[in-house]
Amino acid sequence: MSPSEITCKAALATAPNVPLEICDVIVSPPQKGEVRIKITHTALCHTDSYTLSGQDPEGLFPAILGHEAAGIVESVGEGVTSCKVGDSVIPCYQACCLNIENVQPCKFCVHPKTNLCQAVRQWTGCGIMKADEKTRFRKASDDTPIFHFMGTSTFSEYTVVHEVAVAVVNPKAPREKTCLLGCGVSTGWGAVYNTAKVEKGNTVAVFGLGAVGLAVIEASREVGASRILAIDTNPEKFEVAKKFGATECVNPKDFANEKIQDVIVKMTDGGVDFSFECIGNVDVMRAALECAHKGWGESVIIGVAAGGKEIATRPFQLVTGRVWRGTAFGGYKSRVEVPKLVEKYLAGKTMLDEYVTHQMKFEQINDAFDLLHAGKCLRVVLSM
Ligand code: NAD
Ligand code: AHE
Ligand code: ZN
Repeated sequence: MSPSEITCKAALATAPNVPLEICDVIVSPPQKGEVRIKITHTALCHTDSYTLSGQDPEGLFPAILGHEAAGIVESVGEGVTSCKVGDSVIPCYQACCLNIENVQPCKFCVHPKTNLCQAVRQWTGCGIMKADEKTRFRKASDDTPIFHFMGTSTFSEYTVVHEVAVAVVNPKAPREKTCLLGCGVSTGWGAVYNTAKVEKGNTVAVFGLGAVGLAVIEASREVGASRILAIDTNPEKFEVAKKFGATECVNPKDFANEKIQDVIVKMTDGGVDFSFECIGNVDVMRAALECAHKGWGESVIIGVAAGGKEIATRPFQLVTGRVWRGTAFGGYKSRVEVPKLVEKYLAGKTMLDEYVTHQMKFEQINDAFDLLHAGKCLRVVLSM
Protein backbone atom coordinates (compact mmCIF):
# COMPACT_ATOMS: atom_id res chain seq x y z
CA MET A 1 0.00 0.00 0.00
CA SER A 2 1.46 3.38 -0.88
CA PRO A 3 1.91 5.81 2.00
CA SER A 4 -0.72 8.47 2.52
CA GLU A 5 -0.71 11.95 4.03
CA ILE A 6 -0.09 12.23 7.76
CA THR A 7 -1.48 14.95 9.99
CA CYS A 8 0.74 15.64 12.97
CA LYS A 9 2.05 18.32 15.31
CA ALA A 10 4.85 20.62 14.24
CA ALA A 11 6.41 23.81 15.59
CA LEU A 12 5.98 26.44 12.93
CA ALA A 13 8.32 29.42 12.50
CA THR A 14 5.80 31.91 11.16
CA ALA A 15 7.98 35.04 11.08
CA PRO A 16 11.37 36.24 12.39
CA ASN A 17 11.63 36.56 16.16
CA VAL A 18 8.14 35.27 16.85
CA PRO A 19 7.73 32.24 19.16
CA LEU A 20 7.09 29.00 17.31
CA GLU A 21 3.46 28.03 16.86
CA ILE A 22 2.61 24.42 17.66
CA CYS A 23 0.00 23.45 15.12
CA ASP A 24 -1.28 20.58 12.98
CA VAL A 25 0.51 20.12 9.69
CA ILE A 26 -0.11 17.73 6.82
CA VAL A 27 2.97 15.83 5.72
CA SER A 28 2.82 14.47 2.17
CA PRO A 29 4.10 10.98 1.30
CA PRO A 30 7.75 10.71 0.28
CA GLN A 31 8.34 10.96 -3.47
CA LYS A 32 11.09 9.38 -5.57
CA GLY A 33 14.39 9.39 -3.63
CA GLU A 34 12.73 10.60 -0.41
CA VAL A 35 12.20 9.20 3.05
CA ARG A 36 9.52 10.04 5.60
CA ILE A 37 10.80 9.86 9.17
CA LYS A 38 8.95 9.74 12.47
CA ILE A 39 11.10 12.04 14.59
CA THR A 40 11.40 10.70 18.13
CA HIS A 41 13.84 13.25 19.53
CA THR A 42 15.13 16.62 18.41
CA ALA A 43 17.57 19.01 20.01
CA LEU A 44 18.02 22.74 19.42
CA CYS A 45 21.22 24.08 17.90
CA HIS A 46 22.22 27.72 17.91
CA THR A 47 21.72 27.73 14.13
CA ASP A 48 17.96 27.17 14.59
CA SER A 49 17.91 30.27 16.75
CA TYR A 50 20.00 32.16 14.18
CA THR A 51 17.54 31.41 11.39
CA LEU A 52 14.56 32.20 13.61
CA SER A 53 16.17 35.58 14.36
CA GLY A 54 15.82 36.57 10.70
CA GLN A 55 19.61 37.00 10.22
CA ASP A 56 20.00 34.00 7.89
CA PRO A 57 19.99 35.04 4.23
CA GLU A 58 18.54 31.60 3.44
CA GLY A 59 15.89 31.86 6.15
CA LEU A 60 12.34 31.40 4.85
CA PHE A 61 8.98 31.74 6.59
CA PRO A 62 6.74 29.96 7.32
CA ALA A 63 9.09 27.07 7.89
CA ILE A 64 9.65 24.07 10.12
CA LEU A 65 13.12 24.50 11.62
CA GLY A 66 15.23 21.83 13.38
CA HIS A 67 18.21 19.81 12.17
CA GLU A 68 19.66 17.89 15.13
CA ALA A 69 17.46 14.84 15.59
CA ALA A 70 16.87 11.12 15.47
CA GLY A 71 13.93 9.02 14.39
CA ILE A 72 12.55 5.96 12.65
CA VAL A 73 11.82 5.53 8.97
CA GLU A 74 8.03 5.52 8.51
CA SER A 75 7.91 5.12 4.72
CA VAL A 76 10.16 5.43 1.70
CA GLY A 77 9.58 6.78 -1.78
CA GLU A 78 10.21 5.11 -5.13
CA GLY A 79 13.75 3.91 -5.73
CA VAL A 80 15.00 4.30 -2.16
CA THR A 81 17.45 1.50 -1.37
CA SER A 82 19.75 2.71 1.39
CA CYS A 83 17.18 2.61 4.19
CA LYS A 84 13.90 0.87 4.92
CA VAL A 85 10.80 1.20 7.07
CA GLY A 86 11.68 0.74 10.74
CA ASP A 87 15.34 1.76 10.47
CA SER A 88 16.73 3.93 13.25
CA VAL A 89 18.11 7.02 11.54
CA ILE A 90 19.73 10.40 11.99
CA PRO A 91 18.73 13.04 9.43
CA CYS A 92 21.82 14.77 8.05
CA TYR A 93 21.45 18.41 7.07
CA GLN A 94 24.78 18.00 5.32
CA ALA A 95 23.91 15.28 2.81
CA CYS A 96 26.24 12.62 1.40
CA CYS A 97 25.45 10.75 -1.83
CA LEU A 98 28.12 8.03 -1.53
CA ASN A 99 27.25 4.32 -1.50
CA ILE A 100 23.68 4.48 -2.78
CA GLU A 101 22.60 1.96 -5.40
CA ASN A 102 22.00 3.57 -8.82
CA VAL A 103 23.18 6.99 -7.57
CA GLN A 104 26.28 8.47 -9.19
CA PRO A 105 28.06 10.32 -6.35
CA CYS A 106 28.62 14.05 -6.86
CA LYS A 107 32.14 15.33 -7.39
CA PHE A 108 32.26 16.69 -3.84
CA CYS A 109 31.46 13.30 -2.33
CA VAL A 110 34.24 11.55 -4.26
CA HIS A 111 36.74 14.28 -3.38
CA PRO A 112 38.79 13.40 -0.32
CA LYS A 113 39.10 17.00 0.85
CA THR A 114 35.44 17.91 1.37
CA ASN A 115 32.17 16.69 2.82
CA LEU A 116 30.05 19.36 1.10
CA CYS A 117 27.81 17.05 -0.96
CA GLN A 118 25.91 19.11 -3.51
CA ALA A 119 23.37 16.47 -4.58
CA VAL A 120 20.43 18.36 -3.07
CA ARG A 121 21.99 21.57 -1.67
CA GLN A 122 20.35 23.97 -4.15
CA TRP A 123 16.89 22.71 -3.14
CA THR A 124 17.47 22.46 0.60
CA GLY A 125 18.67 26.06 0.56
CA CYS A 126 15.29 27.05 -0.92
CA GLY A 127 13.18 25.03 1.51
CA ILE A 128 11.88 22.60 -1.12
CA MET A 129 12.40 19.00 -2.28
CA LYS A 130 14.36 18.18 -5.43
CA ALA A 131 11.84 15.81 -7.07
CA ASP A 132 9.17 18.42 -7.87
CA GLU A 133 10.66 21.58 -6.33
CA LYS A 134 7.76 21.71 -3.88
CA THR A 135 7.35 21.32 -0.14
CA ARG A 136 5.91 18.23 1.58
CA PHE A 137 4.39 20.29 4.41
CA ARG A 138 1.24 22.36 4.58
CA LYS A 139 -0.77 23.82 7.42
CA ALA A 140 -3.77 21.67 8.28
CA SER A 141 -6.01 24.66 9.04
CA ASP A 142 -5.69 26.47 5.71
CA ASP A 143 -3.38 24.50 3.40
CA THR A 144 -0.63 27.17 3.50
CA PRO A 145 2.59 25.60 2.14
CA ILE A 146 5.38 25.45 4.71
CA PHE A 147 9.07 25.55 3.76
CA HIS A 148 11.55 22.85 4.77
CA PHE A 149 14.73 23.94 6.62
CA MET A 150 18.25 22.60 5.96
CA GLY A 151 16.64 19.60 4.29
CA THR A 152 15.67 18.21 7.70
CA SER A 153 12.81 20.13 9.44
CA THR A 154 12.95 18.09 12.60
CA PHE A 155 10.65 20.28 14.70
CA SER A 156 7.80 18.07 13.50
CA GLU A 157 6.51 14.66 14.51
CA TYR A 158 7.04 13.56 10.89
CA THR A 159 9.35 14.98 8.26
CA VAL A 160 10.35 14.18 4.69
CA VAL A 161 14.01 14.27 3.70
CA HIS A 162 16.09 13.28 0.69
CA GLU A 163 17.53 9.75 0.82
CA VAL A 164 21.03 11.27 0.59
CA ALA A 165 20.35 12.90 3.97
CA VAL A 166 19.55 9.72 5.93
CA ALA A 167 22.18 7.98 8.08
CA VAL A 168 21.07 4.53 9.20
CA VAL A 169 22.42 3.84 12.67
CA ASN A 170 22.55 1.05 15.23
CA PRO A 171 18.98 0.55 16.53
CA LYS A 172 20.37 -0.17 20.01
CA ALA A 173 21.67 3.39 20.34
CA PRO A 174 19.52 5.68 22.51
CA ARG A 175 18.02 8.23 20.16
CA GLU A 176 17.51 10.72 23.01
CA LYS A 177 21.31 11.02 23.03
CA THR A 178 22.43 10.20 19.50
CA CYS A 179 20.20 12.94 18.08
CA LEU A 180 23.07 15.27 19.01
CA LEU A 181 25.25 13.59 16.40
CA GLY A 182 23.10 15.23 13.71
CA CYS A 183 24.95 18.50 14.20
CA GLY A 184 26.74 20.22 17.08
CA VAL A 185 28.74 17.47 18.75
CA SER A 186 29.83 15.83 15.48
CA THR A 187 30.82 19.26 14.19
CA GLY A 188 33.07 20.00 17.15
CA TRP A 189 34.72 16.57 17.07
CA GLY A 190 35.25 16.69 13.31
CA ALA A 191 36.70 20.19 13.44
CA VAL A 192 39.51 18.75 15.58
CA TYR A 193 40.04 15.38 13.83
CA ASN A 194 39.27 16.22 10.19
CA THR A 195 39.66 19.96 9.69
CA ALA A 196 42.46 21.05 12.02
CA LYS A 197 44.00 17.60 12.53
CA VAL A 198 45.18 18.53 16.02
CA GLU A 199 48.01 16.34 17.31
CA LYS A 200 49.32 15.25 20.68
CA GLY A 201 51.12 18.05 22.48
CA ASN A 202 49.48 20.89 20.48
CA THR A 203 48.03 23.93 22.23
CA VAL A 204 44.43 24.86 21.52
CA ALA A 205 42.16 27.86 22.19
CA VAL A 206 38.40 27.43 21.98
CA PHE A 207 36.17 30.51 21.75
CA GLY A 208 32.56 29.80 22.79
CA LEU A 209 31.61 27.06 25.20
CA GLY A 210 28.29 25.80 23.88
CA ALA A 211 27.94 22.17 22.77
CA VAL A 212 30.08 22.85 19.69
CA GLY A 213 32.96 24.39 21.65
CA LEU A 214 32.81 21.66 24.30
CA ALA A 215 32.98 18.98 21.62
CA VAL A 216 36.11 20.71 20.29
CA ILE A 217 37.52 20.57 23.82
CA GLU A 218 36.58 16.90 24.28
CA ALA A 219 38.25 15.88 21.02
CA SER A 220 41.33 18.03 21.73
CA ARG A 221 41.76 16.25 25.03
CA GLU A 222 41.35 12.89 23.33
CA VAL A 223 44.16 13.61 20.86
CA GLY A 224 46.39 14.73 23.73
CA ALA A 225 46.52 18.52 23.37
CA SER A 226 48.90 19.86 26.01
CA ARG A 227 46.91 23.00 26.82
CA ILE A 228 43.26 23.70 26.06
CA LEU A 229 42.21 27.29 26.71
CA ALA A 230 38.44 27.74 27.03
CA ILE A 231 37.19 31.28 26.37
CA ASP A 232 33.68 32.56 27.04
CA THR A 233 32.03 35.75 28.25
CA ASN A 234 29.72 33.63 30.42
CA PRO A 235 31.78 32.35 33.37
CA GLU A 236 29.02 29.86 34.23
CA LYS A 237 30.40 27.75 31.36
CA PHE A 238 33.84 27.30 32.92
CA GLU A 239 33.08 24.46 35.31
CA VAL A 240 31.62 22.29 32.55
CA ALA A 241 34.46 23.23 30.18
CA LYS A 242 36.95 21.83 32.70
CA LYS A 243 34.96 18.58 32.89
CA PHE A 244 35.28 18.25 29.12
CA GLY A 245 39.03 18.85 29.23
CA ALA A 246 39.79 22.58 29.37
CA THR A 247 43.05 23.24 31.18
CA GLU A 248 42.47 27.00 31.62
CA CYS A 249 39.41 29.24 31.37
CA VAL A 250 39.50 32.86 30.25
CA ASN A 251 36.76 35.48 30.39
CA PRO A 252 37.44 38.34 27.93
CA LYS A 253 35.43 40.63 30.23
CA ASP A 254 38.22 40.31 32.82
CA PHE A 255 40.57 42.07 30.39
CA ALA A 256 38.62 45.21 29.54
CA ASN A 257 41.71 47.14 28.41
CA GLU A 258 43.37 44.37 26.48
CA LYS A 259 42.41 42.55 23.32
CA ILE A 260 41.67 38.89 24.06
CA GLN A 261 44.06 37.77 21.31
CA ASP A 262 46.90 39.64 23.07
CA VAL A 263 45.97 37.96 26.35
CA ILE A 264 46.13 34.50 24.75
CA VAL A 265 49.37 35.26 22.91
CA LYS A 266 50.97 36.28 26.23
CA MET A 267 49.64 33.21 28.04
CA THR A 268 51.02 30.86 25.39
CA ASP A 269 54.45 32.22 24.52
CA GLY A 270 53.44 33.62 21.13
CA GLY A 271 50.09 31.99 20.44
CA VAL A 272 48.37 28.63 20.13
CA ASP A 273 48.84 25.93 17.50
CA PHE A 274 45.10 25.82 16.82
CA SER A 275 42.14 28.05 17.62
CA PHE A 276 38.44 27.44 17.02
CA GLU A 277 35.66 30.02 16.81
CA CYS A 278 32.42 28.42 18.03
CA ILE A 279 30.21 31.51 18.40
CA GLY A 280 29.44 33.17 15.06
CA ASN A 281 30.92 36.58 15.96
CA VAL A 282 33.19 38.12 13.32
CA ASP A 283 35.20 40.11 15.87
CA VAL A 284 35.91 36.91 17.79
CA MET A 285 36.84 35.21 14.50
CA ARG A 286 39.51 37.86 14.09
CA ALA A 287 40.71 37.39 17.65
CA ALA A 288 40.86 33.62 17.14
CA LEU A 289 43.00 34.03 14.01
CA GLU A 290 45.29 36.56 15.67
CA CYS A 291 45.94 34.39 18.73
CA ALA A 292 47.26 31.59 16.49
CA HIS A 293 51.05 31.28 16.58
CA LYS A 294 53.13 33.16 14.03
CA GLY A 295 54.54 30.81 11.41
CA TRP A 296 52.20 27.83 11.84
CA GLY A 297 49.07 28.61 13.87
CA GLU A 298 45.74 27.66 12.32
CA SER A 299 42.30 29.01 13.14
CA VAL A 300 39.07 27.19 12.30
CA ILE A 301 35.79 29.06 11.90
CA ILE A 302 32.81 26.98 13.00
CA GLY A 303 30.38 29.70 14.12
CA VAL A 304 27.76 30.98 11.68
CA ALA A 305 27.73 34.77 11.37
CA ALA A 306 24.71 36.85 10.41
CA GLY A 307 24.05 37.79 6.79
CA GLY A 308 26.05 40.85 5.73
CA LYS A 309 28.84 40.29 8.28
CA GLU A 310 32.40 40.00 7.01
CA ILE A 311 35.69 38.94 8.57
CA ALA A 312 38.78 41.15 8.60
CA THR A 313 42.40 41.01 9.67
CA ARG A 314 45.66 42.50 8.47
CA PRO A 315 46.85 40.37 5.56
CA PHE A 316 50.20 40.44 7.38
CA GLN A 317 48.65 37.94 9.81
CA LEU A 318 48.47 35.42 6.98
CA VAL A 319 51.71 36.49 5.32
CA THR A 320 53.39 35.60 8.58
CA GLY A 321 52.14 32.06 8.49
CA ARG A 322 48.75 31.88 10.16
CA VAL A 323 46.04 29.91 8.35
CA TRP A 324 42.31 30.61 8.35
CA ARG A 325 39.93 27.70 7.67
CA GLY A 326 36.28 26.88 8.06
CA THR A 327 34.35 23.70 8.61
CA ALA A 328 30.81 22.47 7.98
CA PHE A 329 29.66 19.45 9.98
CA GLY A 330 33.28 18.97 11.03
CA GLY A 331 34.24 17.66 7.62
CA TYR A 332 32.43 14.34 8.18
CA LYS A 333 30.92 12.66 5.12
CA SER A 334 27.67 12.34 6.97
CA ARG A 335 25.74 9.21 5.88
CA VAL A 336 28.91 7.16 5.90
CA GLU A 337 30.52 8.50 9.07
CA VAL A 338 27.64 9.30 11.43
CA PRO A 339 26.89 5.57 11.96
CA LYS A 340 30.56 5.14 12.98
CA LEU A 341 30.25 8.00 15.48
CA VAL A 342 27.22 6.24 16.97
CA GLU A 343 29.31 3.05 17.34
CA LYS A 344 32.12 5.02 18.99
CA TYR A 345 29.61 6.36 21.51
CA LEU A 346 28.14 2.90 22.12
CA ALA A 347 31.67 1.58 22.75
CA GLY A 348 32.00 4.14 25.55
CA LYS A 349 34.74 6.05 23.73
CA THR A 350 33.01 9.46 23.63
CA MET A 351 30.95 11.68 25.85
CA LEU A 352 27.42 12.47 24.65
CA ASP A 353 25.07 12.16 27.61
CA GLU A 354 26.98 15.03 29.23
CA TYR A 355 25.93 17.49 26.51
CA VAL A 356 22.25 16.94 27.30
CA THR A 357 21.48 19.39 30.10
CA HIS A 358 17.70 19.38 29.71
CA GLN A 359 15.05 16.94 28.50
CA MET A 360 11.67 18.42 27.72
CA LYS A 361 8.47 17.70 25.84
CA PHE A 362 8.17 18.88 22.25
CA GLU A 363 5.37 21.25 23.30
CA GLN A 364 7.90 23.12 25.47
CA ILE A 365 10.05 24.10 22.51
CA ASN A 366 9.72 27.84 23.10
CA ASP A 367 10.93 27.39 26.69
CA ALA A 368 13.88 25.48 25.24
CA PHE A 369 14.72 28.45 23.00
CA ASP A 370 14.56 30.72 26.07
CA LEU A 371 17.11 28.50 27.84
CA LEU A 372 19.41 28.64 24.80
CA HIS A 373 19.19 32.43 24.58
CA ALA A 374 19.86 32.78 28.31
CA GLY A 375 22.98 30.59 28.06
CA LYS A 376 21.44 28.20 30.60
CA CYS A 377 21.79 24.99 28.62
CA LEU A 378 24.13 23.02 26.41
CA ARG A 379 21.59 20.92 24.57
CA VAL A 380 17.91 20.65 25.29
CA VAL A 381 16.52 17.38 23.89
CA LEU A 382 12.80 17.38 23.13
CA SER A 383 10.90 14.12 22.98
CA MET A 384 8.00 13.94 20.57
P1 NAD B 1 25.71 28.14 21.90
O1 NAD B 1 24.85 29.35 21.82
O2 NAD B 1 25.26 27.01 22.72
O3 NAD B 1 27.16 28.56 22.45
C1 NAD B 1 27.80 29.76 22.10
C2 NAD B 1 28.71 30.17 23.28
O4 NAD B 1 29.42 31.35 22.89
C3 NAD B 1 27.96 30.52 24.56
O5 NAD B 1 28.52 29.83 25.66
C4 NAD B 1 28.17 32.04 24.72
O6 NAD B 1 28.24 32.44 26.06
C5 NAD B 1 29.50 32.22 24.01
N1 NAD B 1 29.76 33.58 23.54
C6 NAD B 1 28.88 34.43 22.95
N2 NAD B 1 29.51 35.59 22.63
C7 NAD B 1 30.80 35.46 23.02
C8 NAD B 1 31.94 36.30 22.93
N3 NAD B 1 31.88 37.50 22.38
N4 NAD B 1 33.12 35.85 23.42
C9 NAD B 1 33.19 34.61 24.01
N5 NAD B 1 32.14 33.77 24.12
C10 NAD B 1 30.96 34.18 23.61
O7 NAD B 1 25.99 27.71 20.40
P2 NAD B 1 26.33 26.28 19.76
O8 NAD B 1 25.08 25.56 19.49
O9 NAD B 1 27.43 25.64 20.51
O10 NAD B 1 26.86 26.79 18.32
C11 NAD B 1 28.01 27.60 18.22
C12 NAD B 1 28.12 28.21 16.84
O11 NAD B 1 28.42 27.19 15.89
C13 NAD B 1 26.85 28.88 16.33
O12 NAD B 1 27.22 30.01 15.57
C14 NAD B 1 26.24 27.82 15.42
O13 NAD B 1 25.40 28.41 14.47
C15 NAD B 1 27.50 27.26 14.81
N6 NAD B 1 27.44 25.90 14.26
C16 NAD B 1 28.16 25.68 13.13
C17 NAD B 1 28.22 24.42 12.58
C18 NAD B 1 29.04 24.17 11.37
O14 NAD B 1 28.90 23.10 10.78
N7 NAD B 1 29.90 25.07 10.95
C19 NAD B 1 27.53 23.37 13.20
C20 NAD B 1 26.83 23.63 14.38
C21 NAD B 1 26.79 24.91 14.89
N1 AHE C 1 22.24 29.66 5.63
C1 AHE C 1 23.37 30.27 6.27
C2 AHE C 1 24.55 29.35 6.35
C3 AHE C 1 24.44 28.51 7.52
C4 AHE C 1 25.65 27.62 7.65
O1 AHE C 1 26.79 28.02 7.43
N2 AHE C 1 25.39 26.41 8.01
C5 AHE C 1 26.42 25.46 8.34
C6 AHE C 1 25.83 24.49 9.29
S1 AHE C 1 25.27 25.21 10.77
C7 AHE C 1 24.65 23.87 11.55
O2 AHE C 1 24.24 24.21 12.77
C8 AHE C 1 26.87 24.67 7.14
O3 AHE C 1 27.18 23.50 7.24
N3 AHE C 1 26.96 25.27 6.01
C9 AHE C 1 27.26 24.60 4.78
C10 AHE C 1 26.11 24.74 3.83
O4 AHE C 1 26.19 24.26 2.70
O5 AHE C 1 25.12 25.35 4.23
C11 AHE C 1 23.80 31.54 5.62
O6 AHE C 1 24.43 32.34 6.33
O7 AHE C 1 23.51 31.71 4.43
ZN1 ZN D 1 23.40 22.87 14.08
